[in-house]
Amino acid sequence: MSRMPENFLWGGATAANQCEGGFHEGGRGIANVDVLPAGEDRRAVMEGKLPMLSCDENHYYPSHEAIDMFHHVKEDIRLFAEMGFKCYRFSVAWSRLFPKGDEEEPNEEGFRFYDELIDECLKYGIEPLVTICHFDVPMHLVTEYGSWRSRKLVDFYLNYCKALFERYGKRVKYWLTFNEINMLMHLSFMGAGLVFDPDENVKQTKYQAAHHELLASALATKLAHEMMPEAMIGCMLAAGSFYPYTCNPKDVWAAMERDRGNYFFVDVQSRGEYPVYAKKMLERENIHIEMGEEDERILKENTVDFISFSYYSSRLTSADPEVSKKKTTGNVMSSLRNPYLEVSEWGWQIDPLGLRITMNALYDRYQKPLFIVENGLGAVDTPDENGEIHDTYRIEYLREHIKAMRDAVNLDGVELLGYTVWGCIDLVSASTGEMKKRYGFVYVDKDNDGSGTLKRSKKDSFDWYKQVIATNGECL
Ligand code: BGP
Repeated sequence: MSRMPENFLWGGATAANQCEGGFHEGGRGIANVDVLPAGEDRRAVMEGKLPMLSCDENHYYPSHEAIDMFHHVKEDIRLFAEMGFKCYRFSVAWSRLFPKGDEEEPNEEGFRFYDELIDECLKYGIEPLVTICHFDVPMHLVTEYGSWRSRKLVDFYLNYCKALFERYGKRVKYWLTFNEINMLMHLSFMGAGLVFDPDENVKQTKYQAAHHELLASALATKLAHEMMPEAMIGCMLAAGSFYPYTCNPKDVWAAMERDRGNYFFVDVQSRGEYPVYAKKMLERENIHIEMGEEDERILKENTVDFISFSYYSSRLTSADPEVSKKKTTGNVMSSLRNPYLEVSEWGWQIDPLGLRITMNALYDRYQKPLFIVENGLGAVDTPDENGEIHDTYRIEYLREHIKAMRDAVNLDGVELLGYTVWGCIDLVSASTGEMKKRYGFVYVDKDNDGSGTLKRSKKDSFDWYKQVIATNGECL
C-alpha cells in the first residue's frame, strides 16, 4: 500500500524557456517568451495588456540565458540520472526548429540540442516526456498573424509537430500537445502570444484562439497516432480544484463554475466535444466561434490518451464580492485565502490533500490515466557557510504530496502514470521571472539580476528524492 505500481515514472520537469538559454544560438528565432521582462512590467506583458514585441534596453529578460542548460545538458542529465529518474519532462522551443514559425522545413541546427538531450536520457534509461509547446510562440507568428487568433497557426503548429515526430518518433513515447492550455485565458501573451487592442472584444478573441489550439491539439494527436502507433499523447491542465468558501449554495455554485472554466479545455481534448455548459455560456455571452466544417469531427475522433496536469495548490472561491477581496496568489489564478492552509513564501497555499481531491475529480470525470507533470515548492534557498542547502521545507512539501498521491492510487484506485517534480533543477520562475523562487533538487548559482557562476550543486532534497525513487515511494 505504500509503494507505487511497478514501472511508475518518477522524475522531474522543466520548460525550454525557463532553463535552456542560448536564445540566439543554432539559428533559434525569437519567441514571445523571450520578451517577457523580469520586474514590475512582467505581469502586464504576460496578460497581453502591455505590448512588448521586442526587447529593449530598460528591461532584463531572464530567458535569454536562463540556467544555460544549452551548454550544461550532459551535466544536468547526469545529475537527474544519479537521482534515479525514470522520466524527464522537458519542452522543445518551437523557434529553435522553426525560427520564424512559418517555414516549410525545419532548421537542422536546431535539432542538435534535442538530439543530444534525448540521447543522454536514453543512455541512462530515462524516458523522455516531451511538451511540444510550453507557452512559446515564434515572435514572427505573433507580429505577422496575431498568433493563435489566426487559424493559420494550426498548420504551422502541425508542421512543427510533424518535424518532431519524424525525428524523435522512435525514441520518444510520451508527448504533451500544450502546457497548461487553460493559461491562454489568464496570461494570454505568455501562454499563447496574444496581444490585445484596447477596443478589442477580448473574450471573443480568447475563445477563438482556444478553439484553434484545441483543434491543433486534436490534429497533432491524430498525426502522432498515425506516425507513432505506440505513442501516448496527453493534454495538460493547470489543475487545482476550487473549494466553496462556505456551504452557502451560492458559493458551491461559484466553485463549480470556476472549475468548469478550467475543465472546458480538457473536456474538449478528452471527451472530444464542447461541453453543453460551455456552448450555453458562449451563446449567452454572444461569443461566436468560427469553425471549419470538419472541426467537430476532428475533435471527436482524436481525443487524448492520458490527462496530465500541474498541481501546486487547491483554490478557494466565494460568490460574495466582499469576501472575494481576501485574495492570495497562486499558479495562474489567484484564490481566496483558505484559513486551514499554510502558504509558501510566494503566497501559494499548501494543500497535499487537495492533490488527492483533484486527482479523484479528474479521474472521475475523464476515466483516463493521469500523469502529474508538475508539483513542487518554490522557495528561497540560502546556502550555509559551507555552501550547503538544507531544504527541509521542500522535502516536507513533497513528502506530504507524494503521500496524498499514493493514497489516490492505492486507496482510491486512480490510474497514474507518473510524477515529475517541477523545476527539478533551479530555473527561472514563469510568473515572476525570478531565480530566487527555486524548486530544484539541484541548486544553480545564479541571481535575480543574472549574476552567478551557473555552478550546479546538490541540495539535501537530492538524496532524499533519490531514496524515494529507489524505494518506489515507500521510504519518504
Ligand atoms: C506552471 C508552469 C511552469 C512553472 C510553474 C511554477 O504554471 O507550467 O512553467 O513555472 O507553473 O510557476 P512559477 O514559476 O511561477 O513559480
